[in-house]
Amino acid sequence: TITREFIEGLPKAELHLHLEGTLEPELKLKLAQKNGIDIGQTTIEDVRKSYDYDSLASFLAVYYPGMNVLQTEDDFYQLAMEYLKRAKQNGVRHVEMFFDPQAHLTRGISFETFIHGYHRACVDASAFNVDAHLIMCFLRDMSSKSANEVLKMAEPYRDMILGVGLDSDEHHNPPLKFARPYSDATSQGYHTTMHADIDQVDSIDHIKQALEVIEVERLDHGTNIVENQDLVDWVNQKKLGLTSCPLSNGFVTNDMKGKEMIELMEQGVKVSINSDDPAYFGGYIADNYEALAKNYNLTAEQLVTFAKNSFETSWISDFQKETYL
Ligand code: ES4
Ligand code: ZN
Repeated sequence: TITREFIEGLPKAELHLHLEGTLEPELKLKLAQKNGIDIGQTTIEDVRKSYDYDSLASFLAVYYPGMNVLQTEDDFYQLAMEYLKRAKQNGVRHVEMFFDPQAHLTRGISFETFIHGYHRACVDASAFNVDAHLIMCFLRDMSSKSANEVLKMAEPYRDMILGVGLDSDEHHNPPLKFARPYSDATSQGYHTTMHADIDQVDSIDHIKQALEVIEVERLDHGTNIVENQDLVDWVNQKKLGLTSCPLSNGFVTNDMKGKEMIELMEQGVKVSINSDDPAYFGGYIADNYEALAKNYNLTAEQLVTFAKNSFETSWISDFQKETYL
């Protein structure tokens, strides 16, 4: 039987983690009080109770307003540092963390403020042997032009950012809408990934656009390619990673999607286990491994494969990968 010690001891890479989704009720309240911001709650218990949703839309409606408490470079540093320490306890050796520039720029926070805070945390995490990197996400419910403006603003910080991603509300916001910023980002040497959600009416179409036109290097979620053998073959041929998030899936769709993950793994697809928004969906990466293992009776060997997949589909150099595998 699989123990917590086994899961925590398994070296893991985390590839699908939103930094803004690591805002625990304790830190949210502390920063709200420090910065004099009214979040509508005054006790940790009440903040915890506000973390209540049953769909992506109801989640995002709690998620974005909550970011208001992040004001100074130190606030962003603290948020990232608290996550990185938890990741260390969970056995994470390497992490590629999403952040949402537009969610901060639109409320008057400068690019410099959050990038410096987040980057400083990445640098300091090396002191406890966590190799931390940043992926900048465009908000897909904003315009393609806005995404290009973000790309422009990021130019002075190019070496602090490993890749670009796409998140937020996917409905009516297909990958092709972002062809231009993705092509520009690729020219600038960024790695590329994007969310291709499991809960979309058009999801197979969206996944086709992401793979065949945008040519992303990874897919975030995307486990419903299992319905389409051509897509499974494509992902296998190109050795693309799929970053799956069991507890988040459970919240958004009432299904951890373990069946799909196992089926894909058995067909050779490099699926990994990740935490998405751990402060909001009930657990960090080890909790995600544990929940999946319990609910689907996974073997140690299957868990090792998921963990290996996470390093193999990470964007660290091949040389560095060998030290983990
Ligand atoms: C997200 Cl669960 C989810 N879906 C889409 N965008 C997101 N950003 C943070 N969490
Ligand atoms: Zn996500």
